[in-house]
Amino acid sequence: MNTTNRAPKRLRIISIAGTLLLTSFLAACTVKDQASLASGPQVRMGVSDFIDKKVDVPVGQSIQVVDTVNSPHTVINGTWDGSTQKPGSEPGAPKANLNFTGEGQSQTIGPFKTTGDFKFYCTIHQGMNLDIAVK
Ligand SMILES: [Cu+2]
Repeated sequence: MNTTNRAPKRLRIISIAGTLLLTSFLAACTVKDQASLASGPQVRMGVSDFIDKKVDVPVGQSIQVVDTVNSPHTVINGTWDGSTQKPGSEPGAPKANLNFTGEGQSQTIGPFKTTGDFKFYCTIHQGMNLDIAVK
């Protein structure tokens, strides 16, 4: 009688302990993801150009693109080659199609999941190129 009572109790304790372990493990993962997202580098834009034109990004992180003045920008994958727009994205590049209308606006590109060089540009301002080096 004693043995039949003890066995289910032990099982219950083991399953509770397992649930607690799993819960704390998942909580730790969630916190880590939020931390890496929040700490992504910032890319500032001025009146008609990027203020930060070449930015290094650790693999797995995103960038925060910030409009620092009251100027519109449309940022997509590709580059200006002289006065010609060359849209297009490198293999593994996160897609960007960001529209900014004024000061203080901030949007995210990423996460950058592979190392390499990735180019973005503003379709409104000729020569407004951004080079992202993911390391
Ligand atoms: Cu622009």
